[in-house]
Amino acid sequence: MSDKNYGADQIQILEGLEAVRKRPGMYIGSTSSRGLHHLVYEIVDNAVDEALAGYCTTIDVSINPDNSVTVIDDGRGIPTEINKKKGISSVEVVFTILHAGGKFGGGGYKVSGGLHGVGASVVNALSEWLEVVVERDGKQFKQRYEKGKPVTPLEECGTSERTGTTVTFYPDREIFEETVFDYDTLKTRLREMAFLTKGLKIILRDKRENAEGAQDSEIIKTAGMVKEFHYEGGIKEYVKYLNKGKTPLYDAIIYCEGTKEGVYVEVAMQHNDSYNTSEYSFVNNIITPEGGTHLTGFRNAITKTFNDYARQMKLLKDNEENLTGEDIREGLSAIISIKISEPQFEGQTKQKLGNSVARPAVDGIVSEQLTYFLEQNPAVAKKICEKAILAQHARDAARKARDLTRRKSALEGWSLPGKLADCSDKDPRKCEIFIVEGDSAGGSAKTARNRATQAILPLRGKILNVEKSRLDKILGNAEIRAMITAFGTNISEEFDISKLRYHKIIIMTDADVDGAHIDTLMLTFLYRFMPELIRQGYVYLATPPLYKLEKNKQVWYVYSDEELNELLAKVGRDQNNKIQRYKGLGEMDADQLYDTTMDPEKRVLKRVCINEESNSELDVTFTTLMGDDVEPRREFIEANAKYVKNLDKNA
Ligand code: 1YM
Repeated sequence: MSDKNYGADQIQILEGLEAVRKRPGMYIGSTSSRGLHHLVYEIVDNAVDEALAGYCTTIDVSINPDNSVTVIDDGRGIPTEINKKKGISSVEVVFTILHAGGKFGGGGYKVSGGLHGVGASVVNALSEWLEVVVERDGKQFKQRYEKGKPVTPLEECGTSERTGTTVTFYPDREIFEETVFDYDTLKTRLREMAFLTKGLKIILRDKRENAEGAQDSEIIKTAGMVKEFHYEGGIKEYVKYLNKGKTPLYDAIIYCEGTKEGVYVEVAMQHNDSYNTSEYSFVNNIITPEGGTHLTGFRNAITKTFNDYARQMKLLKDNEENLTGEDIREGLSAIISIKISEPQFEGQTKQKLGNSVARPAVDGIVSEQLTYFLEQNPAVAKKICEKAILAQHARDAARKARDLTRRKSALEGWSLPGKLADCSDKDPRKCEIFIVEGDSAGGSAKTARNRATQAILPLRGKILNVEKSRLDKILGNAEIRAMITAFGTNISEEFDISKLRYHKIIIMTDADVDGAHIDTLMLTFLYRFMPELIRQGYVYLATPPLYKLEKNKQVWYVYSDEELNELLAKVGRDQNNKIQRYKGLGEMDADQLYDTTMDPEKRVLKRVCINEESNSELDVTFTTLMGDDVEPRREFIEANAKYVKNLDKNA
């Protein structure tokens, strides 16, 4: 570049990219694996925008053998001519100027937009190298950048029949803690994007061989490691996917779509015969885990519309109370997706939509179209109302049951469950509770524990599967009531984290299939009724040892088969090695249990966490594991067996 060209603009560009490299977290959230994957989403977002503009039908994403990523679209191709204001090509503008792509081309708004819609220049700044190929006007153009800076000009390099943009980048190892892309993570997000953009085909390929991260947890038809997502029905198919493995209450997917006050609104929903609600809201293709004005508008609309209908059809009598939103949403799977220019995000994690215009827009469109749907489909309308009325009755019964427990506790002071061996310290930060499988292990744990800070709650047998039960039955279950009172937080709407009595809730089960099943039942209960406990990191799984190895009076506890092999290689596979395989917690005496699994100084705890970005996937997983259908569960277990290390081979 000649000195003449190296003007104020260029200096600004370099400063901009330098700012991104200095504080990557500000632009992509973090430099962990999560931030790494955001690089892909940022590039894909630009291609999705081109699809939304009506020019691109297919997006092809590849993880290459060298762990770079290539994204190809068949849109118009990024414009190549010189941008008059900046004196460089539009391609170079897109890849080197921060916040470019915000409102390009005038007119419409950029609707998708990754984390903050900051786009291609951020990816470029955080890549060791990035190459862009544009096919446009019968020609092919190419440019290469390193750490954000152009190292070649945009060159014409051939002819081309097609049009489109191809971007390949290699994440900068100086910036990212983790540079291995995870196939499953990309798969989840790309599937979501395809659901949210009807008609768009997104292909994901993993071209690595046996790489870490190159695994697919599903076995649904994969040709090698290629997956295609293409949903002509868009979010209607998303709702079908959410209801996979559940029994729908009716065949139709209720669908509303329209634009009001500049807000494009799309809603799809269907009830199933379960008692859970799976509601996911999106703004400009980004999930809003905390909801916001769009979700409020949706909830208002369905509550009002169903109550009006039920009254009008005399399904609700004059002397009966209105259905609550909760009653109507029982068993509902719904996607609420809106597109809005300049979305404002609020709340601690900036995941809650604040634009007040979204509420009346969603409310208006859903009220109007849902009313029409109910009039046209009286049989469906009746089914939904009847289910909601049943839920209303169950809610009354549950309230009575809860009132009863509350009254009891008011009478008996803090009546903790009889089986609980509580700790003496009252500072929740220091306290932990072990939920222990079986009375015998519970007994050992009670003997061994540190009485000041460790509480023990033994569970008899398996806890109730909350996925298959209604609230009144769940609250009637002794094991579940024991946990609720022991934790102190109450559940659902009445959940209050400030009342939590232990900052570590540790699930301690045998290292076998039954133990794994109890873990899953426990986690299902916590996820459905006290998800905040998991979100805030209070829930743990204990890891009891699988083996005890003794040699010359020395003792080792071993937690996996690999570890056992490593240890045997080290100490030698001699005759006099004594290897004991623990079949269950109950086989250890109190001291052994404390030493291996409970002692805060030595034990290994696994913290349970929720990945908010793939929450709908998790929802489907719980249904698959705990719901009615056997076939999807069998498929899931077969597909995931390879991830489970300690399955009891004798079981
Ligand atoms: C694999 C990544 O970036 N595709 C892409 C980007 C653009 C266009 C087409 C495009 C946009 C417009 C006109 C317009 C972008 N262009 C710009 C800018 N794929 C990928 N495909 N023509 C082509 O918005 O008017 C920014 S993004 F600013 F140069 F127009």
